Amino acid sequence: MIDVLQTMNLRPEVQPDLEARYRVHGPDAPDSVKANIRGLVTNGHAGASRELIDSLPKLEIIVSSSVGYDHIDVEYARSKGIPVTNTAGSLDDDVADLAIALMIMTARKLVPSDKYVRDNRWAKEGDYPLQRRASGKRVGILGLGRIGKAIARRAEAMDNTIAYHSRREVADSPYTYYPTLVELAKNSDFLVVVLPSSPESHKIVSQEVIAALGPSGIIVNVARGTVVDEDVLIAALQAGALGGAGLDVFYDEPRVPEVFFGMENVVLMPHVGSATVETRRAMSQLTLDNLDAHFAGKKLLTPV
Ligand code: 8YV
Repeated sequence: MIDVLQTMNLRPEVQPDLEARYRVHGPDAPDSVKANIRGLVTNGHAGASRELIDSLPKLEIIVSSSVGYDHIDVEYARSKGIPVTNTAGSLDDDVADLAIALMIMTARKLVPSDKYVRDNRWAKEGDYPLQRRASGKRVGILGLGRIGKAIARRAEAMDNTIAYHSRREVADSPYTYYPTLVELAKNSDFLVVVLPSSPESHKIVSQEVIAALGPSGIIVNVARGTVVDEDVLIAALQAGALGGAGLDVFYDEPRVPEVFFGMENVVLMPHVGSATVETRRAMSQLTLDNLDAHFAGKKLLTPV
């Protein structure tokens, strides 16, 4: 049997299949076991550092149950001839659903509205103040990949106009392309961030971008916290220089700056973009399928 190291369990529907086909070890396996490991099963949180890769001298393949691979040292793995796979395509709809939910929840202040009822203030204090629409607006998408396109389709169905910024213009896209992010922000009511984390995208949503979005603008981030300058975001929200933010991800998650907790114009999610039983099961299955493909000498399904 082939030895694999696993940093996290796959879903219970899939984990038994992994264990039936491979000899599975946990991350604390002794060096004598690590010496024989040929496959690494990980996810977007645990990833695979250079150190971990170096501790597995016979490693042939890294499979990650995540679309993002920012916690995996892909360049280093490549330099050692170790391919990496992700779960591209299996979570687009869930993440897009959440992005739209965050747009609506933030613009309509649905979380404080819910609290208003629960606190029994409606009967005592009267109707809740009017809020802003999430349809018929200008939605700017930062990163028009598969998830970005799924968000665009949903936002279009709500009569929003769609524009985007990415490193290159996307061929055949019906949406308006802005070559700079600041221009996109200037021309958007919502800026939806769905760009992978990389050294180039680090804090790309900067002071200038947030200022361009302006006091009625809303940022939705379903990508990675590192893509947004969080200190600038907080300062802008506090100063009323930005309308609101719907955040599924944070710079140093799961640590979330406490200053957010008292803000009514933010919606805070514990990184749940892909967190449904259906999607996590599909992600687990695709992860195992990639591992199987490698050891069967077949083409990888979703190499990065
Ligand atoms: C999860 C994600 O955090 O796929 C990603 O890149 O951010 C999420 O789906 C995760 O890695 C699930 O294991």
